Amino acid sequence: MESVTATRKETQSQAAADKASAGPTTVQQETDGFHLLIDALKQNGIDTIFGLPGIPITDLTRKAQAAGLRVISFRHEQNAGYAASIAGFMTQKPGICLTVSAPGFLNGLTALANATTNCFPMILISGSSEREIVDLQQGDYEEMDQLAIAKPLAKAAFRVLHAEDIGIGVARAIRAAVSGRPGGVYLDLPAKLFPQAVDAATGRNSLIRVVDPAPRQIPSEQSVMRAVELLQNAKRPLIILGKGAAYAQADADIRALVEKTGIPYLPMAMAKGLLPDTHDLSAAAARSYVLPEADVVMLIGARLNWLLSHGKGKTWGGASPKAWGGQKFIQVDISPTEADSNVRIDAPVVGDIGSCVSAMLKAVDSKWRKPPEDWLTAIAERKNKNVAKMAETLAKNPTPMNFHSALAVVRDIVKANPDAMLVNEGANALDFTRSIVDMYKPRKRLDVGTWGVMGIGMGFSIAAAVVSGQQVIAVEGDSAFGFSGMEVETICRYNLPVCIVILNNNGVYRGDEVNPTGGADPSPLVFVKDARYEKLMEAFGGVGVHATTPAALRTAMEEAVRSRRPTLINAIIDERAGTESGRITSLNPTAKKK
Ligand SMILES: Cc1ncc(C[n+]2csc(CCOP(=O)(O)OP(=O)(O)O)c2C)c(N)n1
Ligand SMILES: [Mg+2]
Repeated sequence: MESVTATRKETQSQAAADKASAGPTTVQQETDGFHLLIDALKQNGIDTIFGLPGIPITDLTRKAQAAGLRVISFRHEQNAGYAASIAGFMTQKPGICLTVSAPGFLNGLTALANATTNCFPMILISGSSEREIVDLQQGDYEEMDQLAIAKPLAKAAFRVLHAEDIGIGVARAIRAAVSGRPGGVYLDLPAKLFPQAVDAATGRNSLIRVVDPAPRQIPSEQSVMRAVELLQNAKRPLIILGKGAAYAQADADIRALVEKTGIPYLPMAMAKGLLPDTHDLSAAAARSYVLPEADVVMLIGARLNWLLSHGKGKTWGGASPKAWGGQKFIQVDISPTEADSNVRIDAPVVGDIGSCVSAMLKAVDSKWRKPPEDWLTAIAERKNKNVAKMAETLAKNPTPMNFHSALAVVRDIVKANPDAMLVNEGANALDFTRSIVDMYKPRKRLDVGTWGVMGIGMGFSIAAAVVSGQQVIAVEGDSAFGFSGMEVETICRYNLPVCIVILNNNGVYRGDEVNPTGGADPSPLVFVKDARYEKLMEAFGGVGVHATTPAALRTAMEEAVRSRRPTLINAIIDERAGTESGRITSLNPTAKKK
């Protein structure tokens, strides 16, 4: 406290001196913590805050709006946090989530941890209670040592105690969020910081416009040559594009690298559309063939985590779950410690994806030989067979609808509206959408990411609409939707062009489970039958549709896209249609004894 008082006195006497020297007509100009924070954000190109007001940040939300920032106010901080994180992914600028202390902070923390796991740049700014009382545990209003709690879940965490340090605090948070491998950063701002008065000129001088917040990291020439040579000598090369590749915004070079080398590629879920899913070189429809068969695999911004079966085991042609296949790996990643995390990486290329891909593109010269024809033909054969099989399934028109007949409609609508943003969560609702709905442009598909987390739906949808201005189509499992459903009010309040399609099968995975005891309680996996989710949207003035046929779903989606009105379509799916955990049933522990 003392130092704050001392600083304030100094500032005041300095201001008084300034005033005296400037003559009697000058009015003393002061600023405060509120305005310094707002100015610091604005100076760094941040134009939107996702948050939820309350003590001690209520006035901050008002003042931010008055100062021209867009303030999107949510019904629950977790959704604001997810919104901020995906805004970061879309823009390469840290998304800002603003919350109150303790419970509001904790509500935002899940999103911060998820952002760090997914390498989304985000800053969670939370107001906090009085330090002296928190540290002596004397029971302040919403008392909690938030900085300590955020630290292990964030890429970095900072606290600012003096208004003069706000500029530094914001600059450090921005650099930490976007440089190197991006992630979630926590910024702790105690209540007393906001009203602290500072001489306006001193305050202005304390702000930092961060220069080159995410500096390029150029890969070594040797690492690039090593990788290109390995690729050139491969008999069955494969490229895997991850969401890091999508984040990099190096779309033209990535496409050129794939096309120039002629190497088949697999997009991870959020890399779909980096090249159109209909591209000749997409091996997505032959995934289970190419992974074990490939001899050299180049990962671009994709990690060998569980989503790629850790690069080993059956998926990769290994004899047992821990056994490696015969592949050699090239890994293009910004983090040097990513290599060798799961299997041996024969050629790590460390740098930012844009610089790495452009260096590789230069190294692939006119003497480049395309992959052997037999590899390409073998993939094409599998692909064509699987595509034909899928077309047959999609053409069926069962009553009630199943995931396929509903998603055949979504697929058409997305094809006709390739600029639309697609948000997707659920289990079956996620897996089927990912494989059925083609994407045509980069960073249009936003989903559950590395953790497979439920609850991102409405937060991602709101951010996608706010940031891009495009139509948003959210394909949601009925369980998944429940995690953030109340934000339908937010969607209506800001009149956002969001069309939610709930693939409603009455439950988690499916809706036909029963209580084995025969008791009155329902199974833990099912919901109220025939729930009318569309009425939730109507409650706030949006459009609600109950769709039991593909034709009804199509009409409703077309109308939603045409009108850009908030719309919720309750698409009724056969409650027996799903499978346990969608495609990851094998991760469920099962009892040895039945
Ligand atoms: C935060 C969180 N809680 C729980 C889960 C476990 N989980 C995975 S998918 C899912 C819901 C699946 O049901 P639904 O969204 O209706 O999709 P469906 O398979 O029925 O299409 C749940 C609860 C999770 N992934 N994340
Ligand atoms: Mg369901």
